[in-house]
Amino acid sequence: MKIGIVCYPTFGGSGVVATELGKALADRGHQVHFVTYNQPARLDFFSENLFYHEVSVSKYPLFEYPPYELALASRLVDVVRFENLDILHVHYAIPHASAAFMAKQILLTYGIYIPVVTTLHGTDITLVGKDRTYKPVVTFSINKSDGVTAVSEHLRKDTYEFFEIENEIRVIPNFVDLTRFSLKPKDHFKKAIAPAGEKILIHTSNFRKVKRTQDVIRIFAKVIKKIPAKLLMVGDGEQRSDCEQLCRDLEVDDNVRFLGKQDAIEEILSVSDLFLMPSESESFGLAALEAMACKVPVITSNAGGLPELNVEGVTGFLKDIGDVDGMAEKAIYILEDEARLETFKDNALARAKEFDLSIILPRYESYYMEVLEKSKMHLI
Ligand code: GMT
Repeated sequence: MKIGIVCYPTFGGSGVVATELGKALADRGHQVHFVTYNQPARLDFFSENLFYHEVSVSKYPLFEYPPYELALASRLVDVVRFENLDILHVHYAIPHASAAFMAKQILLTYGIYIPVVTTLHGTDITLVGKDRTYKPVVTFSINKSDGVTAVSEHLRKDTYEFFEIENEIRVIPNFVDLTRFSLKPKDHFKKAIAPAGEKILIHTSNFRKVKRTQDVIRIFAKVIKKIPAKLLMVGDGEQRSDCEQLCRDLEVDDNVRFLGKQDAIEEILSVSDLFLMPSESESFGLAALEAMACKVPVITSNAGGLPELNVEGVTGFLKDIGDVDGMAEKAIYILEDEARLETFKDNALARAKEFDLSIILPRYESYYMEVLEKSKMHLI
């Protein structure tokens, strides 16, 4: 198949899923064309089946808001026509699904029907999408997609609840490539971070409000009272400086390291003992899955799709949003007993294997086939 992928080219979960999916599809022999405004973060190598088409937006002085959506739609028309694409897969509804709809209408004037699959990732529905600024467009473009997927059962339900959706939404969960995300021997690194054998807790995110990063610091401040420990904060974003200040206020700053954005996240996860994700909202929790693949158990909130990933008392624990005491108590419970910690680590990996790329990728491929088959009637 010749597949066009539209995504945000950043470190965010939806961009990571889109890029990893495209790479894996290319490995399976499909031709994959990424269409976005920057080279996607994890697309930094050459493959004969991978193509990148940049969307550039004219900076004409009249435009207070440069019209990215129009530039994207125009680029899609071009790429579909001249690369003979079979299908477009857009990740994150805003503004990708509506740009794809516009491209689809324009392509019809050339006698081309391009089926569009939209994957909903989370905040495009739960936060931004249901805001009335965007709601009518999001509803329309979901209903006009030839196929719609959501990354968890919870997100599927939310979408039906918040929008008037006539389309069937298929759940295809996030995945992890276990050949990349696995426990790596990084003992020297572990020694450098925790020279006295302290336990290592970790959080990775884009430090947006929805991640409740300050809860991470508060949980850690409670854990360290009982267990010698270090905390690694990976990523960057609006909440970072508040978190740094909170570390000073709680006098844990000597034991917390802010590492900023990191590429080789699997190496940092490999030295970690426990992952913290106290999010306010989380459609799936890809970062937690990546941690589990590296044998790291997880303490999460019970928001959104997290209960579909984290198994209570098996791979970690789930607590209500904001229940810092409960999360700290469970973190201590896992970390205080070496044998118990090992069991949780094994369980985390076993669960992550259920979301291996090799299992989830064929679900996307067969969904594309199904959508293509259905859209054949538009060609008659
Ligand atoms: O979580 C983020 O901040 C990034 C965001 C995105 O859209 O890039 O992630 C969302 O999509 C991921 C991949 O499908 C999911 O694993 C995350 O749970 C989801 N984030 C939220 O729902 C907050």
